[in-house]
Amino acid sequence: MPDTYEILTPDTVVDYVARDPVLAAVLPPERVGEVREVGDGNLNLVFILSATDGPGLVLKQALPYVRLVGPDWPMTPDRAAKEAEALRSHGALAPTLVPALYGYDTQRHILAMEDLSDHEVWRRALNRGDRHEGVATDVGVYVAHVAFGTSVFGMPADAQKAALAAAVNPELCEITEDLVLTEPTRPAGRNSVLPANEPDAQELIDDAATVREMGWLKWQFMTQAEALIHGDLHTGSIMVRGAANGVPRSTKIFDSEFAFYGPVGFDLGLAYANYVIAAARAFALGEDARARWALGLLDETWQAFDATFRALWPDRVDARVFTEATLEDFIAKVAVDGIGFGAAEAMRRIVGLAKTADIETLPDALREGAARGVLRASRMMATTRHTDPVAASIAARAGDILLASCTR
Ligand code: SR1
Ligand code: MG
Repeated sequence: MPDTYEILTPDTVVDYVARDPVLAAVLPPERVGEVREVGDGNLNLVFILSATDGPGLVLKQALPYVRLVGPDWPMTPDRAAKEAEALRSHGALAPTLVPALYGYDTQRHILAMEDLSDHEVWRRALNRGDRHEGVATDVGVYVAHVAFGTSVFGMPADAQKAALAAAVNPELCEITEDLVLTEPTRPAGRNSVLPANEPDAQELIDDAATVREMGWLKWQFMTQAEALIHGDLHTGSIMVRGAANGVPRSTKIFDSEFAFYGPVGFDLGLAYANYVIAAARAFALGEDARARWALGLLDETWQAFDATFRALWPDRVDARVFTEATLEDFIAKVAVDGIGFGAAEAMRRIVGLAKTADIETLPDALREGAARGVLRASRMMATTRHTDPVAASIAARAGDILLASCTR
């Protein structure tokens, strides 16, 4: 990794685009309107260059450290190359659901992508109380295409092995192994909760059955190279646009820098967890109907995954032993895994370093019950998924737990 490289600023991005013939063709410098740095994630710089007419351009640059913490936490900027590869691979499999990639600058770790200014981050829309219909279906469709198309089911064995080797992403996986799959139940100094939730966090640590499940999930994450998964598919990694004025609704899944060959259930689980968290917020605010709607997204995503994966199955590359029984076994495995990884993601978003605006922006008096509900629901998810791996059923039980915890 080079020690230094040019870091873009709002003052230098237009010149950067002008110097690159491919990018200058997408957005000629004379058409650049406003330039804004909008990165609100935990890792990167993101610039939106709007155009004086029509769509603009997005530049995303990986910093050599974790933005959330600063230079004290160095992080390979080569993660941007993993994201570029995932965007190419996933974009080929689900073109309407992934932003277009215009180019990748290997020296400066900059991705140039489609301007999605007419979309917004789904988490923000959820937090405002908006209900975008169909997005959860799109998530399931995307996960299924990626699960099939990048796996040994959808690729020749030699090409799949080459893709797997190229996607090894140890630094970003280590973040997940620590923050998602270790620290919630075996705390590090980075954890924090409201004083009122300290007993809830301790109950989690003392819950041997949940700790056992976390050990198994971490092992699965580290060893089960099923497909080139997104790796960070929470509601902040999804952009949405509602239908209006003849423009159709749209979903775009982005921010795939955590992509690697891992278990398919991880992507479903991250979506599930963030639906549960959205429901916790809604219950805390007394919006029970909206909370139930958010919980319904688990089944919506699962059904879309299930139907899409089954529809792709006839195209598998090797039907000699990958039979209908293999299909049933694989889908059954993903169902159980998804709920388990959802449990891990939900609990880490309450006690761990990287929390969610859904819960954090609630007043403390409401946040306490919402956080308690998510922790209790996630323990239920982790420990009952083997006997009840049905997304709709888990969602209903999570709803009862959240409602009871949020009711003061
Ligand atoms: C230090 S990075 C923290 C989190 O932000 C990313 O979006 C991932 O979710 C990661 O776990
Ligand atoms: Mg991200």
